[in-house]
Amino acid sequence: MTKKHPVNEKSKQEQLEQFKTDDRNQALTTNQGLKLSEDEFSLKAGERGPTLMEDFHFREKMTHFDHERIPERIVHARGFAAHGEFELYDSLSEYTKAKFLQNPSVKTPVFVRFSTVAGSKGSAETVRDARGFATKFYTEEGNYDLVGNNIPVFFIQDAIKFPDLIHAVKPEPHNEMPQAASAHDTFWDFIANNQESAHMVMWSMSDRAIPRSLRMMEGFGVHTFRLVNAEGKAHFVKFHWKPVLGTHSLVWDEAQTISGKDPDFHRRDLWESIENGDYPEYELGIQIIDEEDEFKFDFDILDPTKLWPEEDIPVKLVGKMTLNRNVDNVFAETEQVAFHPGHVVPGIDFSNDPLLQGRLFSYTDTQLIRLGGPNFHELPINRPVCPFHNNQRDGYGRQTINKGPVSYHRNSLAANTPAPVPESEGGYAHYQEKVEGRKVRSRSESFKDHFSQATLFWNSMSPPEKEHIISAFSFELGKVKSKSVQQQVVDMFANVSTVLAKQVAQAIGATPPSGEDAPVTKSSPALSQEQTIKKPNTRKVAVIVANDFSGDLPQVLNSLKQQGIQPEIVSTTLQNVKGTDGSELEVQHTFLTSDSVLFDAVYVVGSASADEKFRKEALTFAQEAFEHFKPIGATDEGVKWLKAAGLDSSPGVVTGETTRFTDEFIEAISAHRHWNRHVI
Ligand code: HDE
Repeated sequence: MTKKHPVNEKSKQEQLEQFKTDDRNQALTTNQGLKLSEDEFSLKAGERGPTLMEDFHFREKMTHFDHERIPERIVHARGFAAHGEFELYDSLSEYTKAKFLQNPSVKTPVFVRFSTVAGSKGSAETVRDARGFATKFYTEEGNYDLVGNNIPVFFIQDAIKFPDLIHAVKPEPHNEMPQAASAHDTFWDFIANNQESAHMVMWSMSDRAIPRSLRMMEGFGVHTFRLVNAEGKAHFVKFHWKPVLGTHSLVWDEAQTISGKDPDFHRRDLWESIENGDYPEYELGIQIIDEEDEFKFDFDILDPTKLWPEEDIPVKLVGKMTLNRNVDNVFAETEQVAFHPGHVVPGIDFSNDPLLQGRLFSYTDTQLIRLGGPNFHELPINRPVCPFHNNQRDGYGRQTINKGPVSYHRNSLAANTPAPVPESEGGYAHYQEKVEGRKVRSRSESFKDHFSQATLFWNSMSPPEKEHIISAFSFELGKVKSKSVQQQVVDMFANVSTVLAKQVAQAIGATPPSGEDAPVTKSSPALSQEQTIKKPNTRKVAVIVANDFSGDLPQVLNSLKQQGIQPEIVSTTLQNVKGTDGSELEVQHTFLTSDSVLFDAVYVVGSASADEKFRKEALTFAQEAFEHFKPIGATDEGVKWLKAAGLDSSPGVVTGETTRFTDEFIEAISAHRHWNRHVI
């Protein structure tokens, strides 16, 4: 007998509702439900006497508190998440039988957790690092997890090296420094001695590793997976997330300042955008390679240090994910969510990428220690929206109350249920790939080219992007103490580009390589952020205003808002500022609580009656924005101030003297940064 697998009528949101509690207006009780008459004084033998062991309330409260923390994730500890939904554009039945990829009218609930990799749970968010981009799709066939990063390749080719990589990048064990940073000896020693990392290092030294926002970065499944259709035909696939707002980055100096000014910069941005109704959106893209074409490329498609150039294998956009709901409780949801690349549904399968194969082991294993036992799938955030039944029992924190005496297969007492379901009825069957080989510990010859794609990446960068990469290497290696490691890295990256290696060598006092780069034969424009989508909406502008501002200002602010731009008023105090025509503006930030680096653009208005201190503060904002290549606008008194400081008439600086001020300022904001500005 085969049992149906009915879809739970409850949506993920409804399912989560059952577990939510609102403690407001409730009586205070113990965890056993006993109402309490007092909660501020422990039970003592006399007012000045010792506390009594019989104080069960004190003991329960303190014991719970003592156990409030769980081990942080060994990697990706610092993360932030949101709920949303995924909608498909057209059926993908040609490639896969996965139910959530068949019908465009189906909305699949998702939960997405973004993270940095190296830092501890409380570390700053704008550090130079890859970002995790993990998506849990709650499908009617079970949970599917796409556990990716914002960089399409990885440092190593085999999972067995992951502990070494992570030990090398984490703070050094003798002094636990530096936190959340790769700029130290052990990381670069690992890189120089594991040259398969060259390609990913190029990405981590690029602007990709300092995203402006979690809403403005790409996501990649990294590995090659398989899609399998209802006829059993398989295709190789790579997954992409493309942000609708485009891919944008910070500049390094700015990123470092933000780490101090607002270590929560990325989560705050995500949280506020969702609260404002500016829902982050990402399109899902797939690249497909026919199984017959597996060996047609100059790289091995199983090698996770290689990408599939988009110009050769186009990315087909197949759906859109919208993040539209913040979590109610970060611990219960974001911290307890358990992702696993092995959480798949029928129609999605693995390849033999040796990195992926190892991940298939690691993720369950790590949850056992982190979430305290094998029942983490019962936590509300991890529960599938469809029912689940099997003969697994007991263990720490078991919540399900399984009825009846039978907990084994095969049985007759429960008519041999729960029973497996044939593939035709939705039972998962692994793709029957033919494999044969000797048991070996070795790397395939086809995995041994470590530099061609690293060079492809370099050759695809725009001049400012190349400059940023050179500065990033110079910064990171400049922090390395070992001369030998510095030299090894310079020698290694001479294989990518001698132009790069020579400039880095110059910056860090190492011996430059000899020779010249070969002429460029190939580049991949899709790798550069220069061509990305540029939009003004959701950009934050610091509007620096003093009392007696001109009456036109509210009009300008309205025009900005109509484009989805978010002007926020910065002034000396939080008192409302008044215009010459009697209008008033609410002030959101003071010079003390805010900083230029926390905005996408600065708009200096000032006023004729503003004092010298105000003028200086305004110019500090403008000067910093200028050095970070950000758009700057000025009207009224602000124009005079910028002129006097020599900050006018540069690319991306728009002053009220032009009749089209508002339009031009919006254009400048859309451009994100103005690299052609001369900054010393
Ligand atoms: Fe992970 N990785 N990883 N990883 N990974 C974890 O699982 C691991 C790799 C990624 O928001 C851990 O639950 C191994 C590649 C993300 O909860 C752990 C290898 C990619 C997250 C683990 C890799 C990732 C993790 C730690 C080499 C991009 C955060 C906590 C074979 C495709 C998920 C946890 C979240 C988390 C192991 C390499 C992405 C230890 C062994 C490549 C986004 O299981």
